[in-house]
This record gives sequence, structure tokens and C-alpha cells, in this order.
Amino acid sequence: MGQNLTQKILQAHLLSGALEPGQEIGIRIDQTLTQDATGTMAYLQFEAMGLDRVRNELAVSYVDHNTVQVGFENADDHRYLEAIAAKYGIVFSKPGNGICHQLHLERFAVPGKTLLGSDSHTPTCGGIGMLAVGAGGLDVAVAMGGGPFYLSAPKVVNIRLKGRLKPWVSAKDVILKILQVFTTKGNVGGVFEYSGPGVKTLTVPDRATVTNMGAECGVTASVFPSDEITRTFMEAQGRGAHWQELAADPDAVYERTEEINLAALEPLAAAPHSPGNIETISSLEGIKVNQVLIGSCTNSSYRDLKTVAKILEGRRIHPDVSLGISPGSRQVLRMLAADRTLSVLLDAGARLLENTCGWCIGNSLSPETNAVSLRTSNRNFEGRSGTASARVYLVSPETAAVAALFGRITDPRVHEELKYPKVKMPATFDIDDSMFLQPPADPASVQIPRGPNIGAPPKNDPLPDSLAGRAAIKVGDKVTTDHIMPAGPRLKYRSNVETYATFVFENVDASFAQRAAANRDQGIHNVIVAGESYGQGSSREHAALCPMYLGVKAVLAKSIERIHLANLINFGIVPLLFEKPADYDRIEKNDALAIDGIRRRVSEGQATVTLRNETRQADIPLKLALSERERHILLAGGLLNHTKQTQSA
Ligand code: MIC
Ligand code: SF4
Repeated sequence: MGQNLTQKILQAHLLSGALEPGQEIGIRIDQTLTQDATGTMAYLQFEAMGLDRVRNELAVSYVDHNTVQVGFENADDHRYLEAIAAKYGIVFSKPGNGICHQLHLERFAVPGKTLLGSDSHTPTCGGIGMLAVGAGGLDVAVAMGGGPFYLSAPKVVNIRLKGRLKPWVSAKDVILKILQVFTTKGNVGGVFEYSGPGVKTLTVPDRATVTNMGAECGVTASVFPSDEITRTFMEAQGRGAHWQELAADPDAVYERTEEINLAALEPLAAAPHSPGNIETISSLEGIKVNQVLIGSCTNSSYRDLKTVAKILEGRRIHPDVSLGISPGSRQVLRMLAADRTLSVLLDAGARLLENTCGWCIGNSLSPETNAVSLRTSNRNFEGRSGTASARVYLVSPETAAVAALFGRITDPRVHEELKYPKVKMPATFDIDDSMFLQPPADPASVQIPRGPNIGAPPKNDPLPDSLAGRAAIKVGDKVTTDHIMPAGPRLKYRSNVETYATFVFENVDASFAQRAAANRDQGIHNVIVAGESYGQGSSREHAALCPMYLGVKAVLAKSIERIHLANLINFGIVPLLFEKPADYDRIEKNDALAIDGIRRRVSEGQATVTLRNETRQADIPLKLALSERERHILLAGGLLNHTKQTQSA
């Protein structure tokens, strides 16, 4: 029986377990990436592991999220990250170099290798034929130390592309269509693998747009074959020597196959407030637009921004629109400057923003009250833009540019006066790696500066014998890690858990952190009660680490997303799933909850436990689906404790 591409890469990296969907496997990680917002904590944890050097093939530390630098905190983090990179053998990408996923695709991604990154959009590099996975910072720290990364052997879904995209329809519309078909729920444990004759009609940056937003479907990774198009891209990046051809066997077997006819697609949008809320642009015709932002790790390549410039060339944007453009990398920015594309954008009335994440994470460019904001990024969760009342639509660069011209959402295809620009991929990219700092061969003299905002990672106690606590909060479906642990202006506290923890669920229930801390101080265990797809979105482990600090011991949910589930376990919080989803209705906020002998039950590997709701005199069965490794981590009170125990044993 033939293998699919995902199986081939996994097989070549398999350290433990069998490739049977749902089984826990351990794989070798070739490359790692971190970014500053998750990286500082990841490296603090790496330091706590006591190793003297990273042990994987390539580790890169990017600074791209917190470059606004209001106050000293971000700059202190950057200095810390730079020194850590030098000390432990990590390549350091300086602030101003670009967004981690765009840069990694340009300069480091290699077909057939594995990449683990402390950012949920790490699967972007699947566009070049890598198996690229997002994870919490602690898992990435372990991989940097040469340890295996554990995941469920995936169910591989074949997305067969046929046909060719029509004018005004681009890669963003492909992934928005896939989000419509697969939605943002129910895909945990899957990998999307692309195949079919349509693949060769997409450039590597197009493919990367598609793999980037697979994260919004909740799959572990998305992967394209590596073909001649990949080779041409890598050669144009001066990296042709690292190319290899990769494809599924002709008789490969998949869990499911879904066919997408590229020629039948039309411009689409993800409407407020979920990337899965897909509408056609024609059905949104006429909605007045206040802000248009083009960039982010989804759509900020040279091809994307050149296309936008060609649409805007010789025209002025609508007077009521604020148009912001942030290139994905310094390479993109320098190329736009060199061929005067930048002037075209500026002449049209665009605001040029730094080539970083910036507005995408809500740390700048928040729109006005009740604004409609069109963005080429990947997440439009309520409030993520920094303006609670804003309505954010996710669209392609083409649709965004045309909306900026007309001041409203409009189907580009109906405007005969606009010619669809065909942008060719450059024969060579402008290569200047001077903002990547290579670590010195002899790091003995490197001192690690720690600003006053950088605190040690908090410690946790082993799992208690019994759970005796309270439902500290009850939330609904699709609660994202942005809801749990807001970013934007709070981002600067990522390396200071004590302060950052005061903002847990800030925009959902402002008094949560205070209540939870008071419970913790009285020895009452906090429990979070949630609906479906709890922990969607980002990989930020702070969404588990800060609740741990506030004394959260368990999460009861209808379902939990992959990265967040791993993060909960890594920080000693027991994930429990309702056996009967309707039992969610039998718990209310502040109910007294107990699980007798939880420690023993976890230790014995019991698959079901009974929760006693003492307030409502109800017994509720819960599933405890854990591997043996996960059980040991929970018993120890988290992965750091567990690692220390096994090291000293
Ligand atoms: C995001 O897009 O939400 C982020 C910010 O890149 C996060 C990482 C973080 O919270 O630092 C992610 O996607 O993992
Ligand atoms: Fe940065 Fe936005 Fe991409 Fe996250 S989604 S890595 S914040 S550009």
C-alpha cells in the first residue's frame, strides 16, 4: 500500500509509536522557530532545563511580534533573546527583519524536513513541502534540546485541486473555500495534504497562504508536494541545493478526499467574527469600509504586494479609507523599494507600516468605533483588532486593494475599468541575510541581560489527591486563546507571568483573575467550564501558564483544540471532556465541584471519572483521554517538573 506525503515525512522522523491515526507518536524535529511573544518564556524554560547548547539541526529566534516598543519591556526582551541565541547556538533574526513565517519560508524551509514553531501559523512552511507544526513554547524548548515532539498520528485528508484560478481570485480565496467546507471545528488531529493538477498552478507563496490558514481549521499541519515550482522558488532564493522532489505515492491512501475546482472559485471573505464565517464578496457588495490593512504572515509576499500596487497604480484610494501596508519581510520591502513599487503604493495614499506582525495581533492600528476593517490576515476574532465594536473581514489582497479604491466592499470582477494584474514571480529574490545573526562558535563570554520585566517561569505543585473547587468561569463555544489571554497592549507582559495573569479572561469576565487568585489563596481549586473547540487560535502557552498561576487545576469542555490541549497538560491542568455534551448545562459559574481521588485515577489511567456538582447534587461523567506520557506529566504538575524528576531519577 502506497504512502501519502505526510506519512513519508513522519516515517522518516519517527522515534516512537506507530503511524496509526490517533496513536501518540514521537518524532524528531529538524528545525525550530520561536518568535519574541512566545520565545522569551520558551527560552526561560530552555534555560531551566540546564542544557548548554541547542541540539537540533537549526534553531531560529525571530523578533516580529512586539516591535512597537512602548516602554522598556519589549526592547529588554529583544536584548535577552539576542544574548540567549548567541549563548545556545541559535540564529537570531533582528527586529525589522520580518515576520517569522515569511522569513522562514524564504531563507530556511526545506522540503521533507520537520519544523516545530512556537506559533500556530508555523504550518506556513508546509507550502514548500515541510511538515511544519505549531506548538507551545515549552514543547519547542524540548525539541531544541533534542527531545522528541509528541503528537497524535494524524488522519490525513487529501485536498485535490483541479483547474486554474480565474482573474481576481487568488490563494486566499482557496483557503477561505476550504474553511467553508471544513469549518473551524472538528478537524483536530488532521493534516491537509494537497494534490492534483491544480497544485502546479500555484506558486510557493500562494501555497504558503493556503497552508498558513489551515491553522484556522484546527489541523496539525498542511502540506504541499515539492515539485518544479518549489525548485524554481528555492533557486530564486539561492537555495536550490536544498531542494528535493517529494510527492505522495500514486496509490496513497487517505482518510477522506475533497476535490476543489480552482476554476469555480470566486472572491470570498471571512465575515465577523470567525475565520470560518465565509461569505461571497458579491453578497457583501456595498458595505462601507473604513480601514484596509494588507500584510501579515498570510498575504505579505512580494507577489501579493506587487499585485496590490498594480491595482492601485495611477489611482488614489477613497478619501474615507485608511490603507495600511506591512510587507512580510525586509526582502519584500527592499524589492518593492528597488523597483519603485513602494512609490506607487505611497502615491495611491497608502500608509507604510513596519514589516512585522503589528496590527495583526492588535498592538497598533486599531480601527475607529464600529469600523469595518478589511484585512488580508488570518484571524478576525471579536476584539482582536483592539476595537471591541469593529467588524473585521478577512479577504485577498486583490479584494482589499479594490475596496480601498472604492471605499466599500465590492466584487473586483464587475469593474471593467480595472485590468487584472498578472504578476510574475521574480527570477531571483534580493538576498541580504545581514539581519540574521549567526551564533558565535565560542559563547563562553556571552552575558544574559535580564530587564526588570523578565521573571522566572512560575512553579507548580504536583497534581492534588482530589479536586475540590469551584467553577470559576463558564464560557461558550469557540473560545479562543485571545479570549483567555489577550495580546495587543498586554503583550509586553509575556515574560512576566505574575502581571500578565491579572489579565486572564479580561475581555470575557473582568473580575475572573481576582476571583481565581482569591480562591487559590484559600486552597480552593479553580475549574474552567467550556463548550466546543476551547482554546482555538494561537499557540500562546500563556493561556495555560497564567491560569495555572491562578490556581486552575482542570478544564471541563465539550472539546479542546490540539495546541491548547498540549499546553494545558504541559502546565499540569487536567483536561476533561463531557461524556454527554448536554451535561455542560448542569454546571453554572461558582458551583462547587469535586472529583474524588483524581490523582489516583489519572495515575491508573482511568478513562472516565465522575465529577460531583455539590451545588446541584449532580454526578457528571467525564472523559479522561490521556496517553501514559501525558499522565506522568500531569501527576508531576507539568512538563518542567516531570523533566526534572526524570533527569534526577
Ligand atoms: C497569533 O497570531 O495569534 C500569534 C500572536 O501569532 C500567536 C502567538 C502568540 O500569541 O504569541 C499564534 O498564532 O500562535
Ligand atoms: Fe504574526 Fe499575525 Fe502571523 Fe500571528 S497571525 S504570526 S500575529 S502575522
